[in-house]
Amino acid sequence: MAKYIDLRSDTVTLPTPEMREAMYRAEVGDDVYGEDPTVRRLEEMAAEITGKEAAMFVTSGTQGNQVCIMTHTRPGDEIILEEKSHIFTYEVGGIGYLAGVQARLIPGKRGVMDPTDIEAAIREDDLHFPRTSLICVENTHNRAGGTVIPMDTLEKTYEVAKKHGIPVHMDGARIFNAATYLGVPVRDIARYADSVMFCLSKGLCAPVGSIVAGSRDFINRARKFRKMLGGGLRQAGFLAAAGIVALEKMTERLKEDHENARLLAEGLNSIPGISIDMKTVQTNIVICDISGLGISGNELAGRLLEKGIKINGGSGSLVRFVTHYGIDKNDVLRTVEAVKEIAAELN
Ligand code: TLP
Repeated sequence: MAKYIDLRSDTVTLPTPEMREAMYRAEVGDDVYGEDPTVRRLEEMAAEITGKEAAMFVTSGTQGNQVCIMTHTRPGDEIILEEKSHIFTYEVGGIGYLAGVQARLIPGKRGVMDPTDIEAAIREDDLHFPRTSLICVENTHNRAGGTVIPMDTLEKTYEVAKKHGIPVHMDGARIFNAATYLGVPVRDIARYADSVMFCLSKGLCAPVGSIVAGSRDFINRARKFRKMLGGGLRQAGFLAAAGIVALEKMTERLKEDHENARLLAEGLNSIPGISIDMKTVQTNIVICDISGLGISGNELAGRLLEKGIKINGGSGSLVRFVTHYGIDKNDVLRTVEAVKEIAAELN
């Protein structure tokens, strides 16, 4: 069977042969007793990379974000989020259900909130108001098209947060893509957040898992919430072993994904009926507006599937393509051709 070109997400990446080998050989123990040496090693590496005192392996990005929010806040608080953030959009309303907090949404420009808007949204000390207890930023921003928060904005956001004594959490699911784009080490980005979550299982190709990093005290408290959510794993070293390979071997190649995304975006943007804000094409995500084609995202996805290409459609006119380890330049060119054919059929 011919392979599909799967552009739905970088989450579809499969573990590399080296990861499978490392998983097979992993030295393991019961991590709930703190006795899994491979998990320990991964956590130490992650702390070092993010420049934080401590780190913790979690089952998923969603679990990592939710555990951080639970650790930073108290029920009844309010947290500041970008209006299209993953935490608000795709985490099943977890902030209300699990942390018991409400969202104060700020519209971002290409996913980036203006620090002035953040400051204006922080609640005054008033009997009637909830306490603003957390600011969340997303870097790179998924729904904005993989956009990166400029360093000076990040710094200003952190200054505002510190001025008001409020912690910053970074949903850095794709922080390595941000670091690649900016040409800086991950720790230079993570220093403007009190807690950071990043995923091993997206562009870095590990099969399962994410990392939460922060101060030692924060991570100790977060361990309780991870346990509460069922994230206390036993011989998790089998998973952590792949995560170690992800950190050691898979970060340098992300630039290829970015080049492929740009090639894809340029090709798609040249097709009548499709428009892309090329300023958003910074990393490995391409969001296109297909309203000029006169079909929905789901219809386009259906037609592409017939040509052996998978994308995430949706009922609206915005569709997402994500490049990753399993996509090469030829796949990109074939995808552009396929969309061209569909556009021509529709005309
Ligand atoms: N994003 C997934 C879907 O949930 C939409 C994807 O295919 O992009 N933060 C950000 C910014 C994310 O993009 C994601 C996953 C997560 C958190 C959650 O990670 P997981 O899927 O590991 O829970």
